Amino acid sequence: MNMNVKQVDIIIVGAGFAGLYALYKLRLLSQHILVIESGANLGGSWYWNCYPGARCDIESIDYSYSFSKEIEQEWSWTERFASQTEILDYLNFVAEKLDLRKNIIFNTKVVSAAYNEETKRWEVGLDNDQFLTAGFCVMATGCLSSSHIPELPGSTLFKGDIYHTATWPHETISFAEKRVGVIGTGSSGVQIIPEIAQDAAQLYVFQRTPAYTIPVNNETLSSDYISWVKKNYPEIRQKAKQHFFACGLDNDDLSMEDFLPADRISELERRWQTGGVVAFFSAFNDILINNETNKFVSDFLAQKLKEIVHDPDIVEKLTPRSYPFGTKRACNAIDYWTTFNKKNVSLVDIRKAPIKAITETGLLTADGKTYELDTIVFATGFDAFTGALRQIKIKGRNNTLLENKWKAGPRTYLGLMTSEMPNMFIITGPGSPSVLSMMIAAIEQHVDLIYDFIHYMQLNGITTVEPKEDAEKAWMEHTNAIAEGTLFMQAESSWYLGSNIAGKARTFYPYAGGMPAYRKICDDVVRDNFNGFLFSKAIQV
Ligand code: NA7
Repeated sequence: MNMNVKQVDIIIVGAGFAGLYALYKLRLLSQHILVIESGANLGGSWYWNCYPGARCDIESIDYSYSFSKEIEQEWSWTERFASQTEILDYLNFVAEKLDLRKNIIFNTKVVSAAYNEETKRWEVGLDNDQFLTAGFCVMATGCLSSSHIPELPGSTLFKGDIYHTATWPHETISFAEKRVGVIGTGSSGVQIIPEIAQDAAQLYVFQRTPAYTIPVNNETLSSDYISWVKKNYPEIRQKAKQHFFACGLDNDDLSMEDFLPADRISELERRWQTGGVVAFFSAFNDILINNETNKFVSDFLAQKLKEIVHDPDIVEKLTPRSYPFGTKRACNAIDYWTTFNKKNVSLVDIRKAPIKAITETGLLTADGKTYELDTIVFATGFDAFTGALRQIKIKGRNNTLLENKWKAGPRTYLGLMTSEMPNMFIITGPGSPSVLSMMIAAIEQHVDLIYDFIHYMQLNGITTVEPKEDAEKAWMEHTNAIAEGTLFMQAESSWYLGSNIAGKARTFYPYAGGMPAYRKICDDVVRDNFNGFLFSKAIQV
């Protein structure tokens, strides 16, 4: 290692929602902090996913930081569900207000992180061949940040343009008069497809698995409503703390059985009119654990689909049959189903005839059909939860490579740390609620925990912390047992299960017990003198 190695107390990888809040909060403990960000600007997933139609599937009032009363009062959301551009504006506003940029290095990737047993520090390698060392390494690398492009023969042959929704160019792309193929119908596909359909000469949607979609019924927020929100933020946040998904919705907590049979449809209808996946999900508290309730909900959606889409053949193709509602992420939609009534839109079932190859001029499917295209858009998702960590060569104590340790599936304690990797924190790591809660609440809770750890260590002259192996083992058993009690395991394939990525361990990655239960477990751990964690002081020589 060269002599000009920069030394900091804390290195944070990533400048999205997690990295920015971690920087703000941990700067209260040390001024020697650096954030390393691969993008040219801050925002993380919200920086990269700038495709047309990109929008949050959680309401903006919820999907925002709660740690600063000033930010809550000074920022005003304009739409019920914020667009990607508004979220990025918000993050820039926060960064400006808190003077965060001065600690961030942009356009730089962390490529390795190795724990040095002697110095008790992480040696972090960057893609510009420089090294840093840090006492603590905080991975704010995101759960949905490593994009996935399926390997298809011929991908270099295509003469037209190829894009992925998660690495979209920061410029306007015109689809006017173009023949466009979109591969993938998850949340990103569901958002971009109606946008492209507005302009394209012809749009082919290559669908392997149909999504369950709920209309968002997005609206502009009135100034009266915003004033009400600003006066009531404490109550809104409090309500969110008690909600399974950490959203400030009424928490009726009723199962389908609690409703009279005649009222069940009207409850779903009411939620359908309200719009948004979370509100719809909250109709019955047993949607994800009771097959009968789940079937009732998916039948309701199938009926809606029939009422909206004209062609029965397309209705059939768009009806999800291979997994229960919600066990793959249900999607917020704006004009998605109606898009398939347009003359310039064709739905291609690639479950029946998979894409065989990319050619110079388009796509070839297994039934021998060719689709002539000017543009191909991959909306094929992410190597979720572990993908971004996998891109960094992480080596802990005893030369343990994280990748090897997690080969059969990630092992963490609380989704926050993993044994043999002292002083490495993972914000919203596998085994924490992360994507099964409102992400900003999950981030804030983890960052506050990390603050508690480092503060406690500073006060007590402690050098390192890592989970005890038995605590880690017990946590994995607990998270698996909770997942087994849900319908999530019935999905034939989903990124919650890692099964969208070839060779990735199939296990349930997030914690499915809900944010209130998880928060209580973490609070108990801290109150119990960080039960399950091993602290050590450096040996003085
Ligand atoms: P998703 O939800 O993982 O969706 C990816 C889509 O791409 C999905 O329809 C996949 O079909 C499809 N896909 C993936 N690989 C292939 C191949 N090889 N061939 C054909 N089709 C393929 O990613 P999104 O970006 O839409 O959303 C991810 C989350 O980001 C979202 O839930 C929000 O929380 C934000 P499959 O279902 O695997 O058959």
